[in-house]
Amino acid sequence: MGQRKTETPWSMVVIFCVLLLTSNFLVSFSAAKHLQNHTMTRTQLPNRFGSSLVFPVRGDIYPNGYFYAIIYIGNPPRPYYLDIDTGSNLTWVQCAAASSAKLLKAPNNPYKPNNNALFCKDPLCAFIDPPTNYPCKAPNDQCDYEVHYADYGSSLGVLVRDSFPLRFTNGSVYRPTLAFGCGYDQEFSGPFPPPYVDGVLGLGNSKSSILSQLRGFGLTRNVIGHCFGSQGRGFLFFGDDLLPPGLVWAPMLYNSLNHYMLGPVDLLFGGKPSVAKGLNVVFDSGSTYTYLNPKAYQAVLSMIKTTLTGTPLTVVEDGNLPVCWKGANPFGSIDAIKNNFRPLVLSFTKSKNNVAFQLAPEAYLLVTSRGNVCLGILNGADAELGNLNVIGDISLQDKLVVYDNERQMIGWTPSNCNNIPNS
Ligand SMILES: *[C@@H]1O[C@H](CO)[C@@H](O)[C@H](O)[C@H]1NC(C)=O
Ligand SMILES: *[C@@H]1O[C@H](CO)[C@@H](O)[C@H](O)[C@H]1NC(C)=O
Ligand SMILES: CC(=O)N[C@H]1CO[C@H](CO)[C@@H](O)[C@@H]1O
Repeated sequence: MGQRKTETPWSMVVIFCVLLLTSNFLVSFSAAKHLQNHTMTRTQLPNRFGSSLVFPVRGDIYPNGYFYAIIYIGNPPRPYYLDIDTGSNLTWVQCAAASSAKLLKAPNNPYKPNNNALFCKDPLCAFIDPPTNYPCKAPNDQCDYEVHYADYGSSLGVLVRDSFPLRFTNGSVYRPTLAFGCGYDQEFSGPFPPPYVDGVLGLGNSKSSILSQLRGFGLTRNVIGHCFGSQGRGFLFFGDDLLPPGLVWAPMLYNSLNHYMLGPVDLLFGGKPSVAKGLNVVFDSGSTYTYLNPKAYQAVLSMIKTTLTGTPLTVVEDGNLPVCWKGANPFGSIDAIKNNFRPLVLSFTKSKNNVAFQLAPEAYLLVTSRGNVCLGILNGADAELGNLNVIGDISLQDKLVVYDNERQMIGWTPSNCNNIPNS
């Protein structure tokens, strides 16, 4: 398998659909009707949200290039492996909606809809962005969506509702009915094979997201935590009662595309300042690699090259990534070579207490099947990202990263991702 260049809709996410009713009151009211097998009434909604949800995570940077969560949907529940994407909003699964459905190869059977499509007059349909230009022609039209990712993948389909069996960390089990996309036309034209998953778990902060729907029911707070272990395992949680001590926090920046953006940061390499200063960075778990704007990229590359003079490493064409080095003998793992590289640090210049995001060499390098070591930081210009700086999976590994949409803060702490924190 190859790697995705990136999977995020800062390029044109075009999602069509629309609606009439946009009041929050109507939304939560209508949402409450869909909470089945659950007798909580509005007056019983807790002020303090009780509990969290934890999902197992699998994946790697190389050779697969993605991390996925295993989520169950329907009755009887069936598993779906969903690509964890904090860079997009919509959760969708491949869907056997028609015999003509265009599905990609996937690990599990496609979802089978059962006349459970949302009408376009459904308030939730209005939150599938952008809520303009595509008026609901007839109130009983279905709620269509179309999403395009930066890695040349796309999904087209219809929003449906079904139950999600969920066991909370306090032991309670609920089957809330949530809206998600039933994707019956997936295309992928990137240079690498598409991720081998059943769909995408869109964790951007939108009212249409699965997490916002759970929040609307009063079941969890709008807080996401992910931990991607470099050993191929990890976990994802929703809610705020599993936050370990020691998290370092930085405020989210407002940005028009509503990505999880932080900054400004200065890049330090081996403790030395670089010309890359005042950058804003997007945390995007849907991107395999980290991307820097051309100027910052060139600065980092030349500082790495300088530290490699006098080492046995020489530049080599590897075919996997643009910048690779070989040693006298092939490297078996990153441990064999990481001491030749220096840590990279994102230093938050406006923070009062020296907040920093550390990238050890293993957070920006990988060893390929040919035994070469390659740079997992890419030039954003080559991916048509313009000046955007994207922190992708390679640099998010072996950290617990928390996106607190309630407080608009992002936090992180080193972790091997083997142990789910206790409440
Ligand atoms: C457990 O957590 C759920 C979800 O947050 C909450 O609705 C429920 O009241 C909690 N149960 C107990 C016994 O606290
Ligand atoms: C996510 O949804 C929000 C709110 O609906 C919207 O402003 C934003 O553009 C969306 N972000 C992405 C990456 O699609
Ligand atoms: C009380 C109630 O709503 N029970 C429902 C729980 O969910 C099952 C399966 O979705 C329904 O068959 C029950 O009627």
